[in-house]
Order: sequence, then structure tokens, then C-alpha cells
Amino acid sequence: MRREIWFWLFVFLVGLVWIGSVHAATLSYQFDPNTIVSSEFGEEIINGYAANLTIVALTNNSQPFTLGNIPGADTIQVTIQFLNPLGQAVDVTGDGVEDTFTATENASNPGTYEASLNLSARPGEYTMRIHAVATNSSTGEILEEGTLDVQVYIADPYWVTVWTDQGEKVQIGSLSFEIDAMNERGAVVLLGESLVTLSPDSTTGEIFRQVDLDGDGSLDTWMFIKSSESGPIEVKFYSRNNIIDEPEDKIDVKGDTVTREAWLKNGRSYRQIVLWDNGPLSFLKAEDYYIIPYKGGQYWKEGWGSGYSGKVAIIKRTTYLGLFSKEEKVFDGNIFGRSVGDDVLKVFGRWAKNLARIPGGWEVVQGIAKMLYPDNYELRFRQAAIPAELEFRGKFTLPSIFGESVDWKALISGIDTTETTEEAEQ
Ligand SMILES: [Ca+2]
Ligand SMILES: [Ca+2]
Repeated sequence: MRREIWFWLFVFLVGLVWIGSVHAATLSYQFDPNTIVSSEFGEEIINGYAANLTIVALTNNSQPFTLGNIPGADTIQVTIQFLNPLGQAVDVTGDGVEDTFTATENASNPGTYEASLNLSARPGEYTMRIHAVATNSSTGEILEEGTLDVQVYIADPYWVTVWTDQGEKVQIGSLSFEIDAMNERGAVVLLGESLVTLSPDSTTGEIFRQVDLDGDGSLDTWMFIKSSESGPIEVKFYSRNNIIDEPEDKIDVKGDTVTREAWLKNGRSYRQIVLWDNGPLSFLKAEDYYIIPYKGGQYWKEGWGSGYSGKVAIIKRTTYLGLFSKEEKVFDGNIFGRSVGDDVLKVFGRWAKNLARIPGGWEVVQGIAKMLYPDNYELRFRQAAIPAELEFRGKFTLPSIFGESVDWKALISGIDTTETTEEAEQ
């Protein structure tokens, strides 16, 4: 008896699930990879570049979701909306009005729907909601429907990140700014001459503002400000204008400390920086430093508004009597937004300037480091293809007792072969 009750309960539940699924269409989607940027971080729609979306919809019995396959239906609508974290459809075309895009059925492929999404949205993460519904227009009855939610990122083709401290003046394009205060309630920023208070957005929690980087008075760029746990403040700029200018080395000497900003990667050029010890006792003992950017696109890839890369090795080479040298890796890894080094040399990955390659991915076209070091060091820039093009003190390199020995050849010549040649330089 008891067993029977369980049996009928089971039948009842299966029936409920079945009734519930009668009206469920199954959706899948694909972006034309030639119209978006995709990376290990995910898919990104680039403002101003139409992203072509194909949606395949199936009825509950796996037939193409088309009028002939849904008895009683005389209307099918397949729509796309972009939702904020509260689940509300938002404006992604820049006119202030929330958007619903309609996909059209491919005449020769029933059940396949296509849309071209040309956006002008505030950069960031959105939920792309695809909704397909078949209705009977005279009764208003929904006969079958399905929804698919996908997380996507919308970005502008140019994206620059700079890491800064409170009270530090930063110049980008014609805009100078300084973050005077920053906490969870917002940021106080000196933008040009005006002091503004920015509060976190009520839906995303982000702190942002539209700014003018080319001085024509119109707001061409999105500025996002984000604090990090203990480190510097991350300021991101997204623009449809090219805000990636030629890098300029900057130098500032205070007391016996030199602060210098210099590029390590610019386009396809990688530049090694040698800090040559010119101290008065360097003939007895010299401590030289080598800052070496890894060669190859895979070390300089970003996406989804973060995923910061920028791989650099820092090697300290100590030479005694100009003859015997020992080497140690002081650092090996991503320098962006971090201060690395030792008590003599500090290296801070300050600027990451990114370009969206469509198709392809994001590329850090410029990586700029800020370095702090004593003024008895001379900076030597090299664009060496092989280790012989770098200066080394000392004829004999002592075997490394602690840690790994340095593979100069791999570091300088680059072991990467994945960088494609069809990427056009901008
Ligand atoms: Ca709109
Ligand atoms: Ca402007």
C-alpha cells in the first residue's frame, strides 16, 4: 500500500515536470567569431563594431522552433536584451532608452534566428538575455517559449589602465586627474580643475564617469575607478577614440632617488632595461639589474576588463672584482598594478594600454613600468634579440647555489612562437 502511494506520487511529479516543460523551447547561440573579441576570459562585444549573433531554437520535441512546428502559433518573436545585475533591461545604444533587439529568422534555415548588435554601451559586464516565444495572437496564449542568459562583456576598442596612489597627479590625453579620497562610499577626484565626488552606481557598484580626453569638450571616454585591497587604485579608461599615444619616458630625481617611467613593450618591440651600477665601489662589488619583458603575445593578454598580464623577469647580477658574477631572479611574473623588486630597485607596472583586435583578442600594445632606484645607477635601454647584445660584467658566472639559474637565451630571444604575423600594427 505504502509502496503504491510512492509510485503514484512519482507519477504525479513526473507529470508535473512534463507539463512544466511542454512550453519550453531550447536555445543556443553563437557569435560570429570575426565580429567580436574572445579570449580565455570570455566573449566581448566591442562598441561600434556590429556583433553578429546566431540563435538556434528548438521546440520541446527537438524540432526547429518555427511556425509550422508549433500547432496554434501564428507569431514567433526572438529578442535580445542586456540586463543589469538587478535583472533590468538597460540602454546599450547610448540614447538613454532601454533596448530590445529582434532577431530575424533565416529563410533557408527554419528555427535559426540572426541579429546584428551594434552597440554603444557603457563598458562592463552584462547578462545578455535571449528570449524566444511562440504565441497565438488571437487568444494571446503563449504556446511555447524559452530563455537563455549569457554573461558578456561590452567594451570600447581602446582601453587604458593606470594604477595610481591617492594624491598622485596623472595625465592622460588632455585630462589630468588626481584621486584625493577613495572608500566604499565613493571617490573624490580632482578632474582637471574641478573637484568631483563620484558615488558607486546603484546597480553595478562601479564608480565611473564620462570624461573628455581630447579637449574638445565632448565626453569621449569612460573612466572607472576601483580600489584594490592594499595596493594602488586602478583607473580604467575605455574609449572609441584612440587614446593610446606614443609612450614618453618620464624621469624625476628627488634626493638620491630616481623615479622613472619607461616602456617595456611598445607594439611589437620589447625593451630590456639594464641598471648599471656606477657606485664608487662597483669595481669591487657591482650589483646590476636586468628588467626583461617576456617576448610573445601570450604574456601580454587581457580581457573582460581585467585579467592583467605583463610578464617580466628581474634579474640581479652581482659581480666581484669585475670577474666573478652570480645571478638571482628577484622577480618573475606579472608586474601590472604591483610593486616588485628588492631594497635597491622597485618596479611597478603602471600603464597597460590595450587594443581590441577584431577578430582576435585584446593585446597590451603598451606596457609601461615605473622604476625607483638610487642615482648611482645608469639606465641602459636595449632591444636585444640575443643575450650577446646586452652588457654583462664579469667573465665567469658562478653556478647558482640557491634557486634556479637564469636562462638568458630563453629570456632574451623569446621562446614563444605563437604570435601571429597577420596582426596589423596600429
Ligand atoms: Ca537604447
Ligand atoms: Ca572629447
